[in-house]
Amino acid sequence: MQGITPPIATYTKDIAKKLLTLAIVNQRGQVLLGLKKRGFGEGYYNGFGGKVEVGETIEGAARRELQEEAGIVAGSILKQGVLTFHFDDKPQPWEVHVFNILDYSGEPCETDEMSPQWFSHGEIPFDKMWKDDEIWYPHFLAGDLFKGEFYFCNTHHLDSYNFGIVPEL
Ligand code: 8OG
Repeated sequence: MQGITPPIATYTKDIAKKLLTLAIVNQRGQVLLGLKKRGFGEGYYNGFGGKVEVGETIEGAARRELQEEAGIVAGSILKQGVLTFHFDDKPQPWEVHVFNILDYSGEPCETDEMSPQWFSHGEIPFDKMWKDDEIWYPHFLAGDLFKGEFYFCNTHHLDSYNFGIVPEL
């Protein structure tokens, strides 16, 4: 028999993605993370970032968000990853561009959104972070370029994923 309509996918795929940034300062064997004080991911440790605004470049957004959320100004930065998150309870996939902040000026300070804290590479608090993080952080710390697709149900439960190192982004 032909022409059977496939079931409606649980996860949306074919609509415009929401673009976001994530900046992780990685220096002297430590990463700077912030405890998110409000909004999406509240109570999790994460890098600093948010939505790319209209008229902004992705890198420009990464720099702006780092300054707004951690109070520091990025110097040289390197894009290392693109992660796409599919949710069964959100209308759009989220495409997060992950940057390694190689140097910065200023002193990290607490802001309305984040409370910053340094963690050595061996003590990253994965039990208080998004579930995908333990998959890609080792590659981030090793300096790899990577791409991943992650499928979350009920926002926080990681159902499945595809992840790999890539030669270029
Ligand atoms: O503007 P807002 O703070 O809501 O942006 C969400 C931030 O969280 C943004 O920096 C992207 C980042 N982010 C996700 N999902 C995940 C994830 O699964 N892991 C990590 N580490 N960060 C994520 O949106």
